[in-house]
Amino acid sequence: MFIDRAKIRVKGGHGGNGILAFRREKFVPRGGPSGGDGGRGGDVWFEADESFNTLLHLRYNPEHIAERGRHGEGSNCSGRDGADITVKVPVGTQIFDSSTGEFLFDLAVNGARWLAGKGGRGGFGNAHFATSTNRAPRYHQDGSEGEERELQLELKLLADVGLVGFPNAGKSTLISTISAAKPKIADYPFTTLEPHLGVVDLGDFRTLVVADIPGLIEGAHAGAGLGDRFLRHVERTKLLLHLVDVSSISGRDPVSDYLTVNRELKAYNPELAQRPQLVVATKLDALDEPERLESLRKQAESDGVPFYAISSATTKGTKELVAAMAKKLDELNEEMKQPETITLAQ
Ligand SMILES: Nc1nc2c(ncn2[C@@H]2O[C@H](COP(=O)(O)OP(=O)(O)OP(=O)(O)O)[C@@H](O)[C@H]2O)c(=O)[nH]1
Ligand SMILES: [Mg+2]
Repeated sequence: MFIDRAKIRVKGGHGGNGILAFRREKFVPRGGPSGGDGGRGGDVWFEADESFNTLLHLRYNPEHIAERGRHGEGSNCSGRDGADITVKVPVGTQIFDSSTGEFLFDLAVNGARWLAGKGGRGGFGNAHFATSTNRAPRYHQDGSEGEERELQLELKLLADVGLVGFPNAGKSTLISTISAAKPKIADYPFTTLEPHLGVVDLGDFRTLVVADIPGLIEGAHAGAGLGDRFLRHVERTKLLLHLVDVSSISGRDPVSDYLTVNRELKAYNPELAQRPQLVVATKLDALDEPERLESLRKQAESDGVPFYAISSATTKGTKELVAAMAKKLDELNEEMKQPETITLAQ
C-alpha cells in the first residue's frame, strides 16, 4: 500500500536526574559530595533513506520516543546517555508541524538527517555544585523533559519528469518501455492506483527519473475518479509529459481530453499548469484516422507546446521523445542557473 501522509509524535528521551551522595569511606572523614550527573536523553532523528518509498511503516507506528538518560550514581558516576533513535523516511518527505501547519524541513536528498526531538539535559549531581564556600551542597538537579512534537509528514516524490493524462492514455506502458520499471498495464481505467518512478538510462552515466501517476478525469479536482491528490507527486518535477490517446478504438476526442487534463492541472495548482509540457500523442500503431492526430497537433501548436507522437507498442518515436525530454531538461537546468530567472521556491 502506498501511503504518502502520516501523522506522528516524537519525543526526545527524558534527561536522567543528578543525585545527592557523599563519599563515605574508612579513614576519609567528610569525604565530600559525590553525586554524579544524570545522562542526556536520546534524540529523535529523521533520515531520508532511498530504500523506502512510502510512509506506510509510520502509519501503524506513530510514536517515537527516544531512550531516557540514566540517573547519576554515587562515587561521582554519571548516568549513561539515552540512545538516539532514527526514523527512516523516503527521500522527498516534507515535515510540517501538525498543529500550526508550519513547514519545518524537506528531506530531499538520500541520507539527509533532521533533529526532530531533542533529548532532555541530564541534571547535575551535588558534586557539581561544590565550591570553596559550600563544600557539602545538599542539592541536586532533575533531568529535563525531552522535546515533544506532533508532526505531519508528507511524501512528495522527486522526479525530473511527470506523466499526466487520462486513464488508459498509455502512461504506464511508456514508462515500462523507456525504463526498467514494471508497472501494471491493462485496458481498463485506473490501472495505476499509486505513483511510481522509473529511471531512464540516457547513456554516459546520465539518467532521468520519470514519475507515473494515476490518470486524471474531468472533475478530478473535485474528487472524481481517484481525484487529484496524486498530482502532488509531479509538483516537484521540472517537465510534464502530457499523454493523449489518439487511437480510434479509444472512442475519445484527443483535443477535448488534452484540454480537460490541462483544466484539471490548473484547478489543482495554476503554477503546475504553467510547468513546461511536451504533448505526446500515443498509440500511433492503432491510429487509422490521421485527422485525430492532426487536430491534436494543431491544438498543441496553437498553445505553443512541443508535440510528439509515439507508439509504445512498436517503440516508434520513443527514442526521439526520450532525447527531447533530456534536451528540454538540460535547457531548464541551464535556465535555473541564470540568476535573473531564479524564482523563490515556496
Ligand atoms: N496499441 C497500443 N496500445 C497501447 C499502447 N500503449 C498502451 N497501450 C494499451 O493501452 C492500455 C492502457 O495502457 P496503460 O499504460 O495501462 O495506461 P495508463 O495511462 O497507465 O492508464 P491508467 O493507469 O489507468 O491511468 C493497455 O491496454 C495498453 O496495452 C500503444 O502504443 N499501442
Ligand atoms: Mg497506468
